[in-house]
Amino acid sequence: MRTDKKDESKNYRKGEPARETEESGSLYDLLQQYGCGPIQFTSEDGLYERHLIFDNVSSLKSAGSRERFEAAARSVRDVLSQRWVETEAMYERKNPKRVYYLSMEFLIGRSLSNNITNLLLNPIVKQLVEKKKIDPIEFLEQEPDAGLGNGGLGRLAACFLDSLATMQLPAMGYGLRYEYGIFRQSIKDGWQEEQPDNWLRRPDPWEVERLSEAVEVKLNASFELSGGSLRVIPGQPSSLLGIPFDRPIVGFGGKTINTLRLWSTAVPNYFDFAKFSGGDFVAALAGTLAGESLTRVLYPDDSTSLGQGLRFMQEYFLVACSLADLVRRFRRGNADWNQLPAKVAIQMNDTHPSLAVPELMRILLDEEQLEWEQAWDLTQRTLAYTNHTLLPEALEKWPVAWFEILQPRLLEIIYEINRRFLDEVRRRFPGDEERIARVSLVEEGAGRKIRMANLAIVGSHSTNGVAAIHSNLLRTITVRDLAEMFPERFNNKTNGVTPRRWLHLANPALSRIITEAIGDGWITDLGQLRKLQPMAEDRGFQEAFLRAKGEAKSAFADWLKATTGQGVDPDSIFDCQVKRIHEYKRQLLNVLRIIVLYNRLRDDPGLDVRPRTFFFAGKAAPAYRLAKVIIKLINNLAGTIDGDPAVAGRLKVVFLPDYCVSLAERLIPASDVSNQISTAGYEASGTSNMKFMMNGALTLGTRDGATIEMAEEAGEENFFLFGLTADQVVGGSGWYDPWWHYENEPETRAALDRIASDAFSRYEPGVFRPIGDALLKNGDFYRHLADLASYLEADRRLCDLYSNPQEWARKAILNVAGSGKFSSDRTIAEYAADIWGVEPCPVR
Ligand code: 26V
Repeated sequence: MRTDKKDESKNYRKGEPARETEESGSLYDLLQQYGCGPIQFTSEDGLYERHLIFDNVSSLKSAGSRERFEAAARSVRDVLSQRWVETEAMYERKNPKRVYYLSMEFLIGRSLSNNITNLLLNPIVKQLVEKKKIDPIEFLEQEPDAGLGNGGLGRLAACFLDSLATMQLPAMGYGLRYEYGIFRQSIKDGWQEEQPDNWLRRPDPWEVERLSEAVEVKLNASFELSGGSLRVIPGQPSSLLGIPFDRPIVGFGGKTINTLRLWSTAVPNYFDFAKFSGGDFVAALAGTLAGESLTRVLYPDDSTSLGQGLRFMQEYFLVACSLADLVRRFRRGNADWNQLPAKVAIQMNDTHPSLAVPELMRILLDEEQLEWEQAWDLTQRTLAYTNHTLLPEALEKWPVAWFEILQPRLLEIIYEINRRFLDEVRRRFPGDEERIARVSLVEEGAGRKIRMANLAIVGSHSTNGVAAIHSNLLRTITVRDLAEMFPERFNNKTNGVTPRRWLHLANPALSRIITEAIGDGWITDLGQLRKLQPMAEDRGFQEAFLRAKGEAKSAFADWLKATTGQGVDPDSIFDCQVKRIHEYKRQLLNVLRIIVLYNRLRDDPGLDVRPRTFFFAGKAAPAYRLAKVIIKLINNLAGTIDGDPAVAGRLKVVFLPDYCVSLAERLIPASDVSNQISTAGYEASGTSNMKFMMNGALTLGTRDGATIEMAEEAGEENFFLFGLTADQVVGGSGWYDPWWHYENEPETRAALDRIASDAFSRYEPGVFRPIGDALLKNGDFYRHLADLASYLEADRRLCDLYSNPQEWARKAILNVAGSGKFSSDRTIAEYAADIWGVEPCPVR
């Protein structure tokens, strides 16, 4: 029999049709018989080809770049799948305390190259790419950025996941699976235009839909779509389903593979047959469409709480799904509710998931029938809260009326929390009614609101800021009364970024010379970069550093040319400011600096200056008018300078559209100068500042956020700090008059006059009036003019240094050597020890 079968299969391979016979054997044999030809399933390239042919029904020759990307991603996923399953199985077996990171945003960017790197597959992939003559860039570019976040807060969450997995900590991220991430930005006539980011248009190879783990969220209202927008129907209870989509988070070395679980809405069995039978097909589906719209799109505002109802529902949906899921997981391994804080740590990323406070109480009280005192104690000990901003307009407050409509039970619980809390305040501060009004969870007045930050602080055991200065301002100014009541809850956790993505992967040239110099231990222990300190004096290493920087600059210039046709000179100083466009981040201060430099060159064409290229990138919230005018000004300035032969080859301004994680990965390694110039006291931490530092850029910055700690680490003499301090801005006398600077500083005045004269808006006179108004007439709230002169002074010192390449390299190397503290591994180690009490749970 065996021999016959072999013979038969030989025939099939020669092209004879397969016959269904009893001897066909295994499915594998059958596949062979049906003519899979030369594909060997066992080798790595077999894996790739197998996905091409079986998933995409495409041959190696005919496959387009998208198919190649999908096949490559699926092959990588094959490599990690068993490990992924094993990680979860290990957690189930060992039942360690687990961390759940709740965040409305995870700005993960691309995953393929990151997963290849973290799985240590680079050598294999390199061989394959050469053997198959694949252009890696072409198909890597096929992967859309997962842009599920606005900026710093979302990217921080993504860096944290990388560190948690790398450090083998039992952790999970919970977020929403927005079908549309942060909008795509294009520039037309200098203005920002927004396009929807339909990143899931093609199937995403990383996500795994887990229908069997769907959860039901009960609401006291229903939804319908009317005229294209979502309408809430109060008093008509309904349910939504949360469908989890899991994404693997590969720790460096591929040992631990944690999960990022993103929820998507679905409507349970909703189909209105009455309407359908009546012939109204659209109406029959209306409820489904409405319910499923909830997770359709990410809100693109990151600094104003616009109080939109859909956003409020998104936040509740995230909390309700995630808590139901983690409680279910807790119950699988634990019978005793008192064990909850010993087994579960929940971190709330800003107030966005702070409905977790009343929702956890609701579960413990109503579903598990615990007494109030016990439920409250467990809730507080399980939850912790991170604050990311001091801007008053960004602090969330939700109308009481919306709680009444969506989930009145949560409101009852919040009122009871507040009643007990205010009793305590009265006991401790008798007669201090003003204090009561300040700390109450409820803001009184027309349209009562719940103060979400107060709720998060009162309902948790830890509140942290994200840099030393920020944590101090939070404690002493923003929520001073609460910090006075619960001083032990307040702590600082200075942010960090993952060195895997932001140095090892993004900057291969620098990564290589570092590893050659000190070994590769730095990748998971960034403090080891200190070993570079003595090498800062070494001629050979300085030259290697400058070569690596030159390589990264050329790579960026080539990419820019190839993708946009725009040329930049890699021998010029690359000077960058990349971040959301916001008044407090002061892109306008940078613009004023450039106009002053431009004016100097025009006034004295013989001036000997280093050629410079100024890069800007960043998105403006679509409703933030002035931020959009700032983008327009940058673009018009770029155009004017490009058209002016007097400065050709010496000054160039480039606005790079559609800033995203992938663009940052290209630009940051190529930059010489990092601008971190927020008004002191306003940038909570910043994280791009750290990425630039790690990549050997020098910082021109104010004493704000984590930049202060960065300068401490590298030595102030290796930083270019300038401007007012936070004490001078926040605690100063309050007197400030921009007109004084206008009248007494000729360069400041000339720069402002040039904007006002429509020199940058000849065909649209007056478009920049709002900028003149903000900087002069309306008092220059963010004090641009106060800092311009000292900015220019620091800029001059920096440029002088650039003409001494060795000295420049020395300082840049000292910056890299001092950047070890800003690994997110250090940050996560601190969260794990001080807030969560979790320990590694290695997967064998
Ligand atoms: C606020 C809001 C307000 C309501 C509408 C939606 C929305 C979305 C996001 C935010 C928070 C934005 C806050 C944020 O990204 N903060 C940044 O967090 C970084 C990580 O801690 C920190 O480095 C930056 O300094 C800080 O601006």
